[in-house]
Amino acid sequence: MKLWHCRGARSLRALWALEEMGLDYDLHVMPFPPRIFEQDYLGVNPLGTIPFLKDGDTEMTESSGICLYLVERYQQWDFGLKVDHPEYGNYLNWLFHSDATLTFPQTIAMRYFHLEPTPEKQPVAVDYGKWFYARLRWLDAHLENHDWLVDNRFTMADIAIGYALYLADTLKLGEACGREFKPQTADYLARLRERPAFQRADAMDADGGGSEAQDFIKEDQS
Ligand SMILES: N[C@@H](CCC(=O)N[C@@H](CS)C(=O)NCC(=O)O)C(=O)O
Repeated sequence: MKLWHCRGARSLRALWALEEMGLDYDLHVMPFPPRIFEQDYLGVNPLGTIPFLKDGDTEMTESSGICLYLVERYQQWDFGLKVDHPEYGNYLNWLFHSDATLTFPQTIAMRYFHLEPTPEKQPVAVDYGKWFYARLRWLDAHLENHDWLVDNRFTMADIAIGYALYLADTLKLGEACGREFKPQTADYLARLRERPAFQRADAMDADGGGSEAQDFIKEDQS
C-alpha cells in the first residue's frame, strides 16, 4: 500500500488511519500544492489532489472513503462498525458529513483568507467561515453527552470529523471570523490530538510550499 501526502492536508486522515491500524505502507510526502511543486504527481493522480492511495489495483482519492475502505478491506472492526450495527447509519452519516457539510465551507474560506486574500473577497471568506461554525451545530449537540461519535468508542468517523476541526484550528479560522468552538467540541479535538497515532501522523509531514506555494496558486487557478 502506498499513500501520497502533503502537510496538514486531508491526506492526514488516511495517514492517521494507517497509523491507528498499524498497517504496513509506504509514504510519499510532497510539498503543497503538488500540481505546482511536484508535477510528476499528475502522472499518478491527474486531479493533482491529495490524498492518493494505491493498494494493489485499488486507487482512491477521497480521504474519508479511504478510512472506511481500510477498516472494511482489512477487517479491523475496532475502528469501524459493521453493517448490522444499530449505529451503522449514524457512522456513515458522520463519515459523509465530514466533507459534504464541514470542509466544504472551510475550503472556500481558506481560499479567500489564505490563497487569494484580496480586500473585496474578505467578506466572502468571513461568511463562509461563519457558515462552517454554524454547521458544527449537529456535532456540538452530539458532543454534549458523548465522548465519541458512535458506539462510545473511537472510530474512523472521529478521524473524518476530527480533521475538519483540526483544519479550522490550524487555519485559525475562528479568530478570522469571530467564532470559537463550543467547550465540548474544543475538548473533543484535544482528546483526538492526544492520540499517539495522530501525533505520529501529524509529525510525519515534510515542509510545505508556504507563501511561495500561495503565490503559485494565485497565478494558477486551474
Ligand atoms: N475530496 C477530497 C479532496 C481532496 C483535496 O481537495 N485535497 C486538497 C488538500 S486538503 C488538495 O489536494 N488541494 C490541492 C489542489 O487542489 O491542487 C478528499 O476529501 O480527500
